[in-house]
Amino acid sequence: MGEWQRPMDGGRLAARTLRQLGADAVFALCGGHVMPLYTACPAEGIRVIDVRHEQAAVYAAEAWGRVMRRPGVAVVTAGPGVTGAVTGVANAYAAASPLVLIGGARPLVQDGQGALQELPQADLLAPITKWRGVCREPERIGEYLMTAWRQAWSQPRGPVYLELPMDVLFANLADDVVEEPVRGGLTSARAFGDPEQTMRAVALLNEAERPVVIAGSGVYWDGGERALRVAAERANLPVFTNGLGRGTLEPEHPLASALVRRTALEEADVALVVGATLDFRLGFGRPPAWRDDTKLIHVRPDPAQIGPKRQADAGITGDCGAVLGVLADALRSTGGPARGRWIDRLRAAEDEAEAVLRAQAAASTAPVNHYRLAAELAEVLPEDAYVIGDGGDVVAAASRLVRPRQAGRWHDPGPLGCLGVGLPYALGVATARPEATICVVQGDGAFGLNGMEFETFTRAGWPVLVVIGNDAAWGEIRNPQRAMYPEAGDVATVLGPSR
Ligand SMILES: Cc1ncc(C[n+]2csc(CCOP(=O)(O)OP(=O)(O)O)c2C)c(N)n1
Ligand SMILES: [Mg+2]
Repeated sequence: MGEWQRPMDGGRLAARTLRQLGADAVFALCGGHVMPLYTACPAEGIRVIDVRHEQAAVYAAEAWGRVMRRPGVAVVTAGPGVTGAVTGVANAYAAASPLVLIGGARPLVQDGQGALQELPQADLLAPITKWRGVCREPERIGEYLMTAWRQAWSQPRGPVYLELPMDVLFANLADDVVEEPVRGGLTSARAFGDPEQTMRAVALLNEAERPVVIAGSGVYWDGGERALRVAAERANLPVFTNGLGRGTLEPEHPLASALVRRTALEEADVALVVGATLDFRLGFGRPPAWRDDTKLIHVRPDPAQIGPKRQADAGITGDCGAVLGVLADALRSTGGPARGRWIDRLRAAEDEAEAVLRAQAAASTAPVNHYRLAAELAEVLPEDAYVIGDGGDVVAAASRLVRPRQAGRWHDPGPLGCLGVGLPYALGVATARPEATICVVQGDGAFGLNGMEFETFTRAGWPVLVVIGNDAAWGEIRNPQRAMYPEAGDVATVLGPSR
């Protein structure tokens, strides 16, 4: 076969721009509306990972972005392609993951005439994207993609939607338009926070007798892991992590706590919450989870996210890595004898909770209980494995016993709690890190949502390890249902037993 004469069209310009922006892979499900784009990708050095549902394309793109620390890209066709992507976009929005969704659309010239797969797509995505755009001129595709990418990556991060209508993607372009590199670029400038607020935070932490640090995904996204470690070690601050922040300190680090966050928050006099929101995971920052008089230091990229549910005593708008670096330099070391007692107290509580967990994991019931499964899995997984939690009870158990040793190694959907992320997330991680061990810990219910992506793995010839907690049920719902409605039977919560 001779050299394919690649057309100079909108699709080619889009692919070339994506490569320049830093996407060496996109996740897609084909369709006529977007054919010029994904067809052009391989020749521009972009792998096209084609999946079996648009939801999976978006989850996979999100996971690729998490691993690469840049926006992931999904390409879906018009109409049902975009609607199929909606749950994935919603999940990325709730998790504040940077993501560029590119949607095809009917040709602009057919607007409003009843074209195939026509829908008000940008409107549909409005509440769950931080930016939306429709490119109407083929020559400006590069500029629009650059804007989309910048919007997804800039703080606060999140998903964006760019629509490339069919006639824009199929339009012929002059060679020099396609070949011109994108102008502009991303800045590496970081926000260091208001010095006055920062000095207030330093004073609060220096005086604290019972401080606690809660570090969330923002610390990982901002590359703040090292600064967090230095700050914590310097000032003797106990650290709890959630989301992508899990693993920032290795589990056996003397300042790393995992199981007794509730105790810590109930008793802390100063809490530094960095890269995390005061959502349900942190008791909304209110009693009874928090004392009324606990001082809050909140570090977020956007002032609107500071103090909505609890007045912050120091609110720092900035990049987690930059702000933690300043705190690490400014904090007084050790923190005095009271702090030593506090750390001992937390350690003792942690050991007690750990003993209860271990006893559950040691129970030799048949079938194997979720805790034993999780403990044995933690034993055999390599230290640098990527672990993806997708399910109910089985994941709750795994998240307590499978403890990552680096940030960004534990992946769950985040606050939207979407079941079905398992295989698609694994696909995204495998695309970014082909050499990595990836383990999906999954419920038998969750497996069903995107289980078809096994075919994608098989077709790609990639290995994937999936461990299923097989309780023949939507266990996390069935179990409370039984307690709340003891006479009702298991309505809609039982699955067929399978082996
Ligand atoms: C997409 C989606 N649908 C429904 C739910 C509600 N939900 C939360 S946990 C759960 C049960 C999960 O069952 P399974 O995956 O088998 O895990 P198990 O609890 O049995 O270990 C359900 C249905 C959800 N979180 N996400
Ligand atoms: Mg189950």
